[in-house]
Amino acid sequence: MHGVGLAGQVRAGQERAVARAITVVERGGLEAEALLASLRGSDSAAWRVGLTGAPGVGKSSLTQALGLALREEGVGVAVLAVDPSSPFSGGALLGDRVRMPELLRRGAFVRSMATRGALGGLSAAAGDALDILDAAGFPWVLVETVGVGQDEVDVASTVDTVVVVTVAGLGDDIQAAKAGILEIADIFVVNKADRPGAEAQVAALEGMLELQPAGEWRPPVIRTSARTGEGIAELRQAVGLHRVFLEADGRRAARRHRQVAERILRLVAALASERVRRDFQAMLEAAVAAVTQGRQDVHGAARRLFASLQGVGAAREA
Ligand SMILES: Nc1nc2c(ncn2[C@@H]2O[C@H](COP(=O)(O)OP(=O)(O)OP(=O)(O)O)[C@@H](O)[C@H]2O)c(=O)[nH]1
Ligand SMILES: [Mg+2]
Repeated sequence: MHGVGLAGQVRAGQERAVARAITVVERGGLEAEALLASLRGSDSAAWRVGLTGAPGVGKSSLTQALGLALREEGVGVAVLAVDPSSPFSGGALLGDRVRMPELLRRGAFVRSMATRGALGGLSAAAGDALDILDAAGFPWVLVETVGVGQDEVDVASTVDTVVVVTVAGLGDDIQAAKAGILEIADIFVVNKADRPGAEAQVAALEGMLELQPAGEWRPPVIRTSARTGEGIAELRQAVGLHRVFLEADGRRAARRHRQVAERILRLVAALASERVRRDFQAMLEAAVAAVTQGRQDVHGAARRLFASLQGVGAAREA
């Protein structure tokens, strides 16, 4: 256990300590919990921008370009690349060095993570890593998440500004967007605009947005090319505008409030199922038997099991 010493070094912004701390939360367990406990209350100067989208659309290239634009302004930048597809963070770590070389040269902190082992899975670990980067005092944190699954939606929903990256001619992309990513987008990007079809993709996205109920914030659709640099300034500007929007009228505080509630609920759910697996296996087996033998459906079985857990809890407290 080096929780307290490490926490101090993280708060002092020492990058090696930050990297080590992220490794600790990737592993999860008591050491991670002790570290996070001693970092509590560091909240929260960082503005967190999430870039998400299907594999290969150019998230890393755009993250680097946006990061470089911010470095040009002289502000500190940390990048967290969250990769659910690669099971070993060791491999991902190696990838850091080649992933965003220019950004590294310009003094940004770049780190990737990939784990499912910790309580609450990848999105919980990513949330913890973001807390560490917050505590370390980075004013801007860019989070790249690969893919379009629930993990990505969960990770994306722990940031302040969600950028959904698409490319021309990827019909599947829009399908995937419908599966949940669309609702969480604050900014849409059509990347690889140096290739044909970008205009049609912009029009398709604009069309989809028109079908959405009009909200207070209308997500802009921005054409970019990480290759030529087209649209990067506009993306930087859009992120700034979204920040101004959220910072007004307590919207950011409300969003953070929802995010913290979500994180707590996910952890409670993880703790509850862990507990059932560990200590109430017989009850679980009985519930499974009830369903497979047709005496109960899964909903009824879950409610009954949950109710008896509450009974056990009450009996223990009494
Ligand atoms: N023509 C063109 N190619 C691009 C552009 N942006 C990225 N690429 C290329 O697209 C490929 C994938 O780019 P990445 O930035 O690695 O994409 P990604 O979305 O991070 O990929 P994963 O992390 O693997 O999902 C690379 O070969 C890039 O050079 C662009 O604007 N135009
Ligand atoms: Mg990438």
